Amino acid sequence: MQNLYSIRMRAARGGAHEDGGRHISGAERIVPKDKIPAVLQQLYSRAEKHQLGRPDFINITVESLSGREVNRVTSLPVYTLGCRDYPEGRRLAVKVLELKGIPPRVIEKGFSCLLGDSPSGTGENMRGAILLDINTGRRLEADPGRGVRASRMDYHPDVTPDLSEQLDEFGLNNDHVREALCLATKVANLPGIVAELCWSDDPGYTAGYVAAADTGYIRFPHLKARGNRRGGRIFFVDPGRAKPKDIIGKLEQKIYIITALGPVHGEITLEELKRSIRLNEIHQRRTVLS
Ligand code: WAQ
Ligand code: MG
Repeated sequence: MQNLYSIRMRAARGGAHEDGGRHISGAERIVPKDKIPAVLQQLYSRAEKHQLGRPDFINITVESLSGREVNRVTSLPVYTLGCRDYPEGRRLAVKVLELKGIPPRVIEKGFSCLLGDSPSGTGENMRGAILLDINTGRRLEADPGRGVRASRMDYHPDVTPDLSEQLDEFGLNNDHVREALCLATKVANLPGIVAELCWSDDPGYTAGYVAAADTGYIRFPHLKARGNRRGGRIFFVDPGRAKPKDIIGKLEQKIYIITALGPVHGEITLEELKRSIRLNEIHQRRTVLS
């Protein structure tokens, strides 16, 4: 692969993030040199026309990844669990997190972090994710206002047409799904990560997901009420499997490129999901044995 560059954008209103500005949007790409000007344009327009308002601070960073290790991965399989409204979506999300062995009181803590007054302590959305210890239910981020940002991941350009086609079939070919699947794939691949819970801060976008390595990317069409501006992410971690400091270092720095796609499924029920996970496990055990 030719020399790659990480391009990262973050936008805020009321000043820079570090000066207390309100986070509006963030996005990032990994591209070869000749794509940099076009991507700078795209990320700038993204920042300018966000639903959450016009930023007065935009930071775009371009960084060479020369000499750095690039990890190639397959995107998580995508499932949608049908639900009528967000209370039902949340009940289902709790069940999927329980399948991962996360204690109910820690799952409850995760939801209350996202739903409480403010996970950042400032009344605003966080720019990054909350890191929650599944054994103690404690938050592990050094800066709770900012949280931890997963960074340095993208799709290889060879797979994006196919991804769009697969997602289109289910009406899912939008920035939210494409970018969340990319982030969730990187996060789920890191040692020490047990699962992720997320929903968007965009008032018009009610869907969210739970993702984990052997479970996949499980979407719920409703995890919050329409019009609600609060969103966030929880990374549930097991410090018994990896040191939090190492998990954070990898979330921020380890480079992941999606070079193959997992399947995109239509709407299924929780029972069907459980069956499909069991089949995956049997298949994986067979693959390990053979
Ligand atoms: N690393 C960690 N946390 C992040 C990152 C990141 N790179 N980007 C965003 N967050 C946190 C932050 O607290 C945001 O407020 C919150 O997540 C939501 O971010 O399948 O659009 O970019 O239909 O608004 C999920 C459902 C969409 C997609 C998620 O998130 C689907 C979404 P947003
Ligand atoms: Mg958003």
